[in-house]
Amino acid sequence: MGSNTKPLVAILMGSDSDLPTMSETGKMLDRFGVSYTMRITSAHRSPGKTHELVKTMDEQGVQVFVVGAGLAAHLAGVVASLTAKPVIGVPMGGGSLQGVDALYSTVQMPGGVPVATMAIGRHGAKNAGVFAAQILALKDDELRDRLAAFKTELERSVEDKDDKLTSELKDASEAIAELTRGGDR
Ligand code: C2R
Repeated sequence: MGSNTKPLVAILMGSDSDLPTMSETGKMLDRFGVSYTMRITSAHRSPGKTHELVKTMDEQGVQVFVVGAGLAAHLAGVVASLTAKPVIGVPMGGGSLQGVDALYSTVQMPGGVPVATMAIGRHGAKNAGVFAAQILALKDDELRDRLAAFKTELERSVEDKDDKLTSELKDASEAIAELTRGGDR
């Protein structure tokens, strides 16, 4: 999705070890037909490249930055310091503190430099994709319709699960009743 079309979303991550999680953001954006690009850069390990990359992407028309990082996760905050576009942070799970370190590093931004922080790990990465699409949908009616259809799909999937459970419980209780009747005979 990233290469042919001008990317509206930039997915940045601190290391290739974040890729399995951050690819969930990409899958979600694919689903909504939103163009994106993905890059690895680190505020800690490659500060110059991070600065240049964010400035260039900003100038080239990226509208939303989604940033995943783990441990002492400063990348999203640094990206937010370099652009006036919205920055969505995804704290990676794992590490000695199971992602709580990354969560706090990402969410506890000082006033004036917000990072919209998602849940730790895969759920956060998925939600970052949805949230980025929601921001872009403010000016894109077709995208808003796709998001509305996604909501309906979510609702339907819960109903399907509930129907399945209800029918399994009904079958089980009928089987028990049948066995009990057998015992009475
Ligand atoms: P390695 O797997 O490369 O050792 O990286 C990465 O996001 C990754 O989750 C371990 C973790 O370090 C994180 N990292 C940051 C930053 N750069 C890399 N938090 C940063 O600039 O904030």
